[in-house]
Amino acid sequence: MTDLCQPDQVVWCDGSDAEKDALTAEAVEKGILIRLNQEKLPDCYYHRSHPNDVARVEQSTFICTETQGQAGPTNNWTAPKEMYERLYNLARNSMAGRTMYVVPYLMGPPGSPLSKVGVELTDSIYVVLSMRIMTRMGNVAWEHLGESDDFNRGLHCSLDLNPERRFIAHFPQDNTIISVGSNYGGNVLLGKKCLALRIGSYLGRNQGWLAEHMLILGVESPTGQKTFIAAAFPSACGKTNFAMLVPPERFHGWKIWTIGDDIAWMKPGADGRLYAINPEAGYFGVVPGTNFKSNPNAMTCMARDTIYTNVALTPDLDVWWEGKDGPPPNECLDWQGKPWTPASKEKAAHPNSRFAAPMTNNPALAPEVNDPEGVPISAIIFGGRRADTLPLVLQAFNWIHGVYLGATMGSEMTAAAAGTLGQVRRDPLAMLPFCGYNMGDYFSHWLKVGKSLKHPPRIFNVNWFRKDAAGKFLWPGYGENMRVLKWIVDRCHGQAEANESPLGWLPAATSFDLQGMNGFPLANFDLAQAIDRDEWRREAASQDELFGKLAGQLPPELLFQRNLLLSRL
Ligand code: GTP
Ligand code: SPV
Ligand code: MN
Repeated sequence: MTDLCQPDQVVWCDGSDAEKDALTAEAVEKGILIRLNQEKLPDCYYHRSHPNDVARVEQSTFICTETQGQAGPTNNWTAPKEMYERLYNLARNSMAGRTMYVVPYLMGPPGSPLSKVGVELTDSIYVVLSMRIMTRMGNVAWEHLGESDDFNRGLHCSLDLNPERRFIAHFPQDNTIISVGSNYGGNVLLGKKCLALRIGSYLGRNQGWLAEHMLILGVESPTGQKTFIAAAFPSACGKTNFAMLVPPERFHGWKIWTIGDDIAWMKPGADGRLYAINPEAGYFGVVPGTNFKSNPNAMTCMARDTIYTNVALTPDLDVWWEGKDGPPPNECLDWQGKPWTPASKEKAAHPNSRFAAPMTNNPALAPEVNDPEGVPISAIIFGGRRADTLPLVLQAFNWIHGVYLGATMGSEMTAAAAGTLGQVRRDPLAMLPFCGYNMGDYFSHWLKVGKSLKHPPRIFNVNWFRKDAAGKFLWPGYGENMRVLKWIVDRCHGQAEANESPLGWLPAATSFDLQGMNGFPLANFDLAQAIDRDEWRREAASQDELFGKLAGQLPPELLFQRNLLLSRL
């Protein structure tokens, strides 16, 4: 790769504090990072990405398998030979005058049979410093690798950030990733979406495990019983918030522990249960809307040791964003560095502005996060962002029905990816942008894993985002989601009643706790749970588009499930 990219020098990163200090100083000197007010925000830095490079780019993301059928109709595909040639041509000499950093990193706890090693070659200091937060970077990776050559090969070349020359290409059969022309989050922190999900899902299918776009949390009851839950919501639909939930007053004595906020690797254990690890070591979280009321733990995470990207910068080198506690600053610089005042029409922070903070800053970090065996999962939750149709919570009748609920998830598009905001699209298991192989085969893999489990997790569907006729959220969300979680935990332990509906099991009035919700009109709960049969007939019909696309590879079980739904309706 040095012959190809021709860097002026090569630096092997060891992950040490001294190295971090030196790279940070260099980044500040070069204007890549701005040192924030160290009294208010110790060890925090500020970064602006190029205005055309602020989110994942799905149209430039490719799965390069031998045949197009292996990548399937939901992925962009180019033959590996052709893509290697195109990207090597772009990478050729692209690091002349620059430094190539060799970043060894470990995804998952040291010593875990589920953990994987990657090596990312990059010419971006921002990437190195972010990888140091998001992964276990440095010698720990070489130690895990030992004499093996089983590691992911990653190459990242910033180029000139021209979107025409931006490609995020995956070669699952070679365990290789090449990303060029971007310097933004999910496009370039190769351990995250590229390795942990796209390559990971491909490896998982071949090796009998699951790589999922899921948070993992532990619910501890007042008696000390711990129940672990994984939940898949599409990008910017509430995973970080749910993973760090602080229970309301009513749930005194209950405690939520975070294992992970974005990615789960899960494998059947010898006892017939499904075990999960979080492969990451940090959070790359959405900033706007985060405050001490909505997510106090995230606020604590990003109070130190954090890299902020594309938020607003105040004159005293503090950060600001829409939805932060307190009044807006009288003046500041917006995410593009332009002067901003409260009278400005544009947003000060980009809607997809992010913080990168180490998980060890999280006051609710679960002690099990470093357990090499992972945690046993009792429930899996699928959730979408839907203004209508989908109730607040329901439980699947069984695993196959649950996979059908996941496979047919619809969600409004968010700022996490370049595209049309607000448009509802099918985002199966929140993996549409992240499944590294044929989506139909992915559904089959889920059915197969379920069959292999003696004690499969119960499966649930949630929707925090249903709205009333005036366009207001029916459910207050955030900490109050504890009420939904409590019902789910109770169901897992056979302690809550449910009523059968055409869609699945719904909470019985007696089993769902609505007490102590100050100012919440109880009728809103019924509206949030309402099932409109006509809406659901339309919903089932609109699943044709995805099912038709996957035709040859779609497991028949899912078609049967849809027919059963229609007959129940
Ligand atoms: P990615 O990092 O892109 O994968 O996103 P995520 O799934 O972790 O989403 P996150 O928790 O960052 O939330 C995204 C947006 O949804 C933020 O603007 C939140 O304020 C909002 N949000 C989160 N939870 C709730 C909720 O319960 N109700 C409502 N109405 N909004 C929520
Ligand atoms: C997402 O888009 O789902 C994210 C942010 O978690 S990124 O890392 O950019 O993919
Ligand atoms: Mn995500």
